[in-house]
Amino acid sequence: MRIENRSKFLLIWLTVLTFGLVCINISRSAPIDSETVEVAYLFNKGNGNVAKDISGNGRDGKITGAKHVKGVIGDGLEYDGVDDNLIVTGYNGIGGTDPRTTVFWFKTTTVRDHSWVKWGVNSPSQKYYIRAHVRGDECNLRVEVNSGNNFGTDNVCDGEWHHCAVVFPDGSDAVKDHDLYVDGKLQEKEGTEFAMDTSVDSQVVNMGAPLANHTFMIGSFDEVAIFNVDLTEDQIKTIMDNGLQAALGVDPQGKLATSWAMIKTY
Ligand SMILES: [Ca+2]
Ligand SMILES: [Ca+2]
Repeated sequence: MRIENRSKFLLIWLTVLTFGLVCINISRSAPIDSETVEVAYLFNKGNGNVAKDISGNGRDGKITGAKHVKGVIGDGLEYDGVDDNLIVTGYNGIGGTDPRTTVFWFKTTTVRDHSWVKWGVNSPSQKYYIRAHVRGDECNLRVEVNSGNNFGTDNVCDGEWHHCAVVFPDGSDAVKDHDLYVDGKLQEKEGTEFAMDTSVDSQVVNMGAPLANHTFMIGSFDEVAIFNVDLTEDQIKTIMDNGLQAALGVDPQGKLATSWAMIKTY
């Protein structure tokens, strides 16, 4: 009788403990408002030349050349650095001085000014270009407008996956107001200050193709998203640690189990 009671007691405790752990995980799994995401690609289900947008905004991307390979979570894209690109058809990005955040994972062994994400026209203040800043045999995360720029110090071209986040905070008006994060670490700001006034009139968002005198992205790319808000350091770390799908609470299959299966595999 005593043994039976102990067993029941243990079972109740295990149930409570398990429920508690599940609740903690759920509360951590969707800390970002999915309404703030403009476009997000996981690249997990290779579907020809279409990048499926999970934002709910229907902004599927057109992949030119880039191949589906193993990414940081599931599949990612591999760019050849010659002419591979992804065009976010019909979407011109975020304009003026509106807040924004762009996140992605990247891996390469090539040091060059990888063109990651760009929009806006190539005129002072009006372009918006996230690319690498080459520093000797290393390269850093960089954002620039025509006439100004802002770049960090951590090397992202060392053959390892790196999580990059470019945040333009609400109420800001110049390029050095951006906060740059590499692997969740806020970067020191270098570069030349210049006013922001991003154009959304004519240039569709590109991921891979260069602007003017620069070079195509070469390497692996995964989990890219653009938000219309300035995500916090904690939110960026949540995306980095849990993936976009879990961070946004997006569940295309309608099964919670899908989120648990999408754990980082590197
Ligand atoms: Ca992926
Ligand atoms: Ca190609």
